[in-house]
Amino acid sequence: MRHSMVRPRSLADTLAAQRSGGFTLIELLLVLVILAVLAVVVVPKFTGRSQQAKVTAAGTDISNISLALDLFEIDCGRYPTTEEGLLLLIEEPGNQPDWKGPYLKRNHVPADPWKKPYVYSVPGQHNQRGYDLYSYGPNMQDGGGDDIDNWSQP
Ligand SMILES: [Ca+2]
Repeated sequence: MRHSMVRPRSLADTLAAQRSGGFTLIELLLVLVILAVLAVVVVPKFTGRSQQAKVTAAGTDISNISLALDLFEIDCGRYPTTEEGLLLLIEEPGNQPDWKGPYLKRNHVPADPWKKPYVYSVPGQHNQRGYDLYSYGPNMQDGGGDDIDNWSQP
């Protein structure tokens, strides 16, 4: 009688045996690679999104402050001077009996989303009949192509 051959283990059996021993090195490496790819692809996307949210918030602030400045102008017949600044929207000046402020919500002049003050000047270089109001933008410096202002078209 011939000696019966040992039946070769099927591929499924082999894989099952490997599984029962936990993750293989290859599998662990694969997981690490996937995590690394996610970190590279997804994280900057979220960062970019929060940056965009800040730019939008700065634009909203500028709209709100502009509205307050226009209300101030209606009441007082002029805009605050550059020296007086935006503080005049919340602090009653001694020489302005028609002041009906505060003109800003929560009696507070907001800083931009990068914690820098909004820049106000009157008459504006760009809005010569009104005022210039802008944020330095993400680079927190004057210029650089990322300023958010009240004279550029969005
Ligand atoms: Ca800038």
